Amino acid sequence: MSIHSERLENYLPQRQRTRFVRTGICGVGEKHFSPFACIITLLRHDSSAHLTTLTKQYTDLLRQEIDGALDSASQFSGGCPDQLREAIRYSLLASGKRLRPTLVLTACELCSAPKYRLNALPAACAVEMIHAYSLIHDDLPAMDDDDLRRGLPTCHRKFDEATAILAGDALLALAFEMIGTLTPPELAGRCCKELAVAAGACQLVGGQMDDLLREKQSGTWKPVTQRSGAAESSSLIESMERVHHRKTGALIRISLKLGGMIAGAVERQLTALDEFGKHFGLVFQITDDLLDVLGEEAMVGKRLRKDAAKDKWSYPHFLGVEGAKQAAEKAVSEAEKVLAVFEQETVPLQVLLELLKQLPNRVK
Ligand code: GRG
Repeated sequence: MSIHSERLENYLPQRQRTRFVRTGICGVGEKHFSPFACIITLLRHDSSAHLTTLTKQYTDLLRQEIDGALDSASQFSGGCPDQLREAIRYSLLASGKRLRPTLVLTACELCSAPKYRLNALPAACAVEMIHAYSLIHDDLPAMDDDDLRRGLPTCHRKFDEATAILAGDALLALAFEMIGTLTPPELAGRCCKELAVAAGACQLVGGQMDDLLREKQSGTWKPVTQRSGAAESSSLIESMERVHHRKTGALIRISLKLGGMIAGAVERQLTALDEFGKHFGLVFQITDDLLDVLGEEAMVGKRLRKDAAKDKWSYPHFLGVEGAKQAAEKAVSEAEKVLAVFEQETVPLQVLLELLKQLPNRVK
C-alpha cells in the first residue's frame, strides 16, 4: 500500500491526525480532511483494499467525532446537580454502537461536499441523546425492567429510579437544544419539527406504548407454523411491524433524513434516504430479535432470551430463526435498491451499503 501521509495529515484536525497515521489511511495532496476522501485515495492506490475494513476505519473515525461532541455537550454549566450530570453522562457516554449518529453523518456526507459533514454533528448528537433517553426509560421497572445495558448496570440500578427518569428527561431536552444550534435558523426549525415527530406520540413513544399494551395480552399468539390461516399470521406480523417501524425504525429513519436535510439534499434524495431508513430499521430490528435468541450476553451487553420469557412479539417467534434470517435478507435487498437514486458510486454510498450488509451478521 502506498502511504503518502505527509500532505493529507496537514489538513487533519489533531485528533484525526494520530488516527490516520496509526491506520495508515493517507492521501496525496487532498484539500480537505474527509475520511471518505482518504478512503477514495487509498482505493486509488490499492484497489485490493477491503471495503469492510475501510468502513470500520471510517466509522471508528466518526465515532471519535461523535464521542468528543457528546462529551462536550454533556458537561453542563452551573445549575445541573452533580448526581444528574453523572447519571446523564453514565448512560450517554457508555459504549453503545453510535449507529444513529453515524447514519446522520454518513448521509450528510453522501449528499454534500465532505467538508460539510461536521455541520451535521449537533444533529448526530441529538439523535444519540434521544436514543439514550429511550434506553434509560425502557429499562425502568415500569417498562422492560432491565438491570444491564451497554455492559453496565442500567441507569436506575446504578443511581435510582427518580434519577434515571430525570436523566432521560434532561437528555430529551438536550437533544432539542443541540438541534437549536444548527444554522441557518430555518434549517434548525425544520430539523426540530421532524425530530420531534419521530420521537413523539405517533412514532417512538407511540410504538413503545403499543408494545407495552400488547405485552399485557401475552399468551395470545403461536408461531406462524402453528397457525391455521395465512391471513391471521400476516395480520399479526403486520401489527408487529407497525410497532417496530415506530419504536425502532423512526429514529433510524430520521437519522438518515436529518443528515440529508443538513446537506441540502433534494427531495428525491430525501425520499430515498427515508425509504432506505425504513428497510434498514427493519433489518436492525430483525437482527435485534435474532440476537435475543442466538447472541451472547457478554457481547451484546444486555440481558438476552427475554423475548420468549416475556412472550414478546418477535420475528424468530413468528417466523422461526431461519424465517427471520430470510426476512432480514429480503429487507437488505429492498434497501439496496432504494439507494440507486444516488447514481455515482461514491464511497459514502458504499459505506452505507456496507453498514446495511453487515447488519445480519452483527454480534452486538
Ligand atoms: C421509552 C419512549 C421509549 C422508547 C423505548 C429503546 C426502546 C424504545 C426500546 C428498547 C427495546 C429494544 C430492544 C428495541 C430494539 C431496538 C433498539 C433500540 C436496540 C438498542 O439499540 P442499539 O443496539 O443500542 O443501537 P446501542 O447501545 O448500541 O446504542
